[in-house]
Amino acid sequence: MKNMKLALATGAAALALSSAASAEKWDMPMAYAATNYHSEMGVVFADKVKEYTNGAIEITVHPGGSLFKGGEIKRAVQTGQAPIGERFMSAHANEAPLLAWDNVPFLATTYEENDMLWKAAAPKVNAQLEALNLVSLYTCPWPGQGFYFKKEVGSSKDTQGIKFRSYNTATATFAEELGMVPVQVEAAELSQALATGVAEAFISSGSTGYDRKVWEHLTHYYKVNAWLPRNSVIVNKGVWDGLADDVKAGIQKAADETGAACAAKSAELADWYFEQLEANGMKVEDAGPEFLAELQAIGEKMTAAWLETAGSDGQEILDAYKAMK
Ligand code: PCA
Repeated sequence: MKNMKLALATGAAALALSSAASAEKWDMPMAYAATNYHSEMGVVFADKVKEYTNGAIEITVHPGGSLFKGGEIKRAVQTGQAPIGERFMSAHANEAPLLAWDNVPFLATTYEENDMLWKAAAPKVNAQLEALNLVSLYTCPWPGQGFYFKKEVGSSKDTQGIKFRSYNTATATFAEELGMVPVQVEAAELSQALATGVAEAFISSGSTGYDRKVWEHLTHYYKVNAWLPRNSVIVNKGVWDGLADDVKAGIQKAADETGAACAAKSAELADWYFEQLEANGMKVEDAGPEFLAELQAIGEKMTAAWLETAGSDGQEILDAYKAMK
């Protein structure tokens, strides 16, 4: 009887072990609002992964910086604290300049061009990520970037001394060139930064302005379409290398489908976000000619500066992109 009990207990334990082994659970930190399309697509991705890996991998999405804050996600995935996560990689361009491939001003200003630019950049950017112990599964663009202010702005005469929320080095440079004072703030903390006066202007898409209800603090949005930056869904390289080939293939299929769907969603929503800003009282306009000319001149300087730091790899990305156009 005793032996029988033992045998049963061992059997139950073995069963528990095998079902645990058959479904590997992954927590996936994401940085943006749960209702943002990037986060919603993260959930779509998780569902597809479960389906295409026959339940081998179960991903739980944690949006809004709830598991790791945006600024911590890359390191968490690099070190394996989280097996997978989503990050705005250009925020790490100070560590690896190639990661700013999607912040070169006025280079790729439509979804079609942005897609070509990513195809041109992907081999080098992915190699860079591997060197950081990361594997990129899919990327998804934000709509074009423009400027939020709490007053009318016609040129850099109007921007002097403004406290400007930046999200990476490129945006901080833009701010400084316009006489503004940059402060880096994650999107999740943007409303608070505006409410407390830490920032009084920023660059972003209509998407983030909508998510953060910035009409409560700001009045003007100037469309510039300076670039369409991307979020990347990244996985720890050691975790990835340890997966069976069929599991990898299932995840990659889920990633390819989700990346395409997410880009389409971004394009579909771009104007809708502007309508929402307007419906909430903001003025949404194209940047005026004087301001735009200044931004373009700054953009040229920034492109040259990026090429200096990104070296021949950066130049090869630009050449490959131009050859595609
Ligand atoms: N929203 C993100 C990044 C780019 C965008 O459109 C943000 O402002 O943080």
